[in-house]
Amino acid sequence: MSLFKNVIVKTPGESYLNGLTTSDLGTPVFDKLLEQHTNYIEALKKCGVTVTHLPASEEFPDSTFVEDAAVLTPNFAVITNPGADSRNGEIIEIESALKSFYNKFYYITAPGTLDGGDILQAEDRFYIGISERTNEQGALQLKELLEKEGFEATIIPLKEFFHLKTGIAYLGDNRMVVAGEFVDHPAFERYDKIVIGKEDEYSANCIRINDYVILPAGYEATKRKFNEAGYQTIELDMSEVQKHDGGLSCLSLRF
Ligand code: CIR
Repeated sequence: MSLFKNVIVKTPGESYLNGLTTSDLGTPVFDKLLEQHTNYIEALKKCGVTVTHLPASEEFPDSTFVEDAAVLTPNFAVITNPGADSRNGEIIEIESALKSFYNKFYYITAPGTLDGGDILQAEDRFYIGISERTNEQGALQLKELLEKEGFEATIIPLKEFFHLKTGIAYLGDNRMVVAGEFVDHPAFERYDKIVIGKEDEYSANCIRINDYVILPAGYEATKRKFNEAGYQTIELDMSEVQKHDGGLSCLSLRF
């Protein structure tokens, strides 16, 4: 797994409380959310990355979920076309933040839509989920440009998960964390799998950053599996993020 040097994060605004959600976990508590976001940033710093920290934007309630606005590789950035109307304008600020790091950009364009949460990279291979947010045209646009750039790309229509990365993470070392519909999915047969049980499904959205795997707090079985596989772990309370369908990966762009 290549080392990450940089991350981009964005403070949630108070409008977060009016953001999109499908969960029935209740209304987020804003102060607690801010504290969880601060702890997230501290954990990233512990992993040795430089953090670019964008201020809150009240006009975009879901904009703390920066992962959805771009897909990044070492040599180029892809600005997405987020599938939710209320989120589409988030790409403007993310593109401008990425201009400090990249000079080669691609764009997903209408009628294609694509959310970064549907994209998983494992070495030189990408998996692209088709979801409520990412449509077939968006997936095909990304596949074509990735192949042109020398990557492999596989499209995975989702059955149940919200985003592809809601149920899967790549840890490096040919090791994939899988839950739900991905446990027996033929596309992931080539990997050593860490299988997450139904009751622990939320912990499948974890992130490997350099020497650590960050996972949500409260999933002892998952933590044990990661430690037994040789990874150092950091646990973070994610309750207020989960209430709006977000997870650890959604809160940062890592590159
Ligand atoms: C949304 O519905 O767009 C946000 N409330 C959650 C986005 C989560 N992002 C992600 O999984 N990459």
